[in-house]
Amino acid sequence: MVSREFLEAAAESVVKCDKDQAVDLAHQALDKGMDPLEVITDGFTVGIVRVGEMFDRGELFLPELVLCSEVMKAATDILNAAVVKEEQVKGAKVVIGTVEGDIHDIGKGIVVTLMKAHGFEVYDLGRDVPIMRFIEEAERVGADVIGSSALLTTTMEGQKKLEEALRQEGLREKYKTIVGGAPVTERWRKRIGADAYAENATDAVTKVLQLLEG
Ligand code: B12
Repeated sequence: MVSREFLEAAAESVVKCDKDQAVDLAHQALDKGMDPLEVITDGFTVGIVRVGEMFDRGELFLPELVLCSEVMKAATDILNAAVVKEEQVKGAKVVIGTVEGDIHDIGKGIVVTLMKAHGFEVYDLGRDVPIMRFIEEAERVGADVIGSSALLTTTMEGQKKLEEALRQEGLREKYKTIVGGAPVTERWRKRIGADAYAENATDAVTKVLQLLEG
């Protein structure tokens, strides 16, 4: 268990846009043998969510949001790289990306890290990914699962388009689909006909394993 003080310091380093402190805390966490995922989830992520709320309330503006997200990314890059890889899971090939028009990729990056840590073979298409790219890549690598991330209410529409495109191409039954991102819900999943929704990276791994079993 990581101490509350440490997690709070991690969160505050993002809120204060203090890159040196965030990077220092990420290194300290690793040096002291803390669980990198706990530090990301209960520390730095809490900070970036606070930043989002401040942006929402008009207490800070886009340039600050950009800077704070860079601080968040610098810290999570260090911690993501240290997440331990487990045994290869048979046949778990996942194509994942953030949908077109959307450049948010911090959360998707954490999902990718944890999936890789569980031995999944992950093909990360990055961000602002055209819908057909997901399908082309899934076909190319023989994927089992296609995962899409959307952080804007407007770009969630891309997840719906992906379902429609898979149906149009006659490929819907060939792949399992999983959706995620802050505004995405179980209700949205049902509405668009995706196979699974996951709230966070740990849940994403669990849901993919369930999809592969089912
Ligand atoms: C950081 C950030 C940015 C950064 C992104 C940097 C980057 N490289 O990602 C920057 C500054 C670039 C940015 C830009 C913008 N942003 Co912004 N941003 C955020 C912020 C503060 C945090 C997002 C984040 O990283 N969260 C932390 C991660 C860990 O959480 P997460 O992304 O939700 O991911 C977790 C789960 O959702 C899930 N998950 C995520 N992806 C997937 C995928 C799969 C397959 C699965 C299973 C699970 C899963 O697992 C993750 C790990 O637990 C949010 C606020 C918020 N609370 O979400 C606003 C927010 C998303 N942004 C917002 C806005 C409006 C914008 C801009 C339009 C601002 C502008 N005026 O230009 C632009 C959009 C640019 C674009 N076209 O995409 C709004 C969206 C409002 C809405 N209703 O649509 C928010 C909600 C802020 C707000 N409250 O107003 N943003």
